[in-house]
Amino acid sequence: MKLILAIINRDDAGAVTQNLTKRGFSSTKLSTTGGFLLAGNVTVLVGVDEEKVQEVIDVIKEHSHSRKQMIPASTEVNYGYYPSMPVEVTVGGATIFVVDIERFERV
Ligand code: 2BA
Repeated sequence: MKLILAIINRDDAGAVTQNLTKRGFSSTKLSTTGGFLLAGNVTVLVGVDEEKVQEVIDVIKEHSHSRKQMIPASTEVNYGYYPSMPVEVTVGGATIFVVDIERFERV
């Protein structure tokens, strides 16, 4: 069994989890915050058998869109360095980690 952790934009989270549910996958949404932009995002957890991992990633890919976001000038981007003007970065689609699960039980 694998655990998929997908960090996605808040605006895409509903579409991602609804479409996972439609395909029969259970998921859990956690409210999270990116360490760089300090903006809210959503981490979706999905536990699946190994052969279903690609299907889940395809659903996440289909419903997560990349966006341009501005880094405010007040953001420290390097040790003690603040940009003098806002800087644009491209965020997402999704950042996905797939990890092995040693044991899974519902009790
Ligand atoms: P944040 O950490 O807020 O990063 C938002 C976006 O800022 C990133 O988009 C990237 O375009 C840029 N960025 C992040 N760190 C940077 C740096 N040190 N220098 C320059 N630009 C930087 P994404 O790469 O799409 O990441 C979106 C969110 O996914 C991140 O939000 C973070 O919450 C998560 N994430 C990305 N990579 C991760 C990793 N290796 N481990 C844990 N979380 C990660």
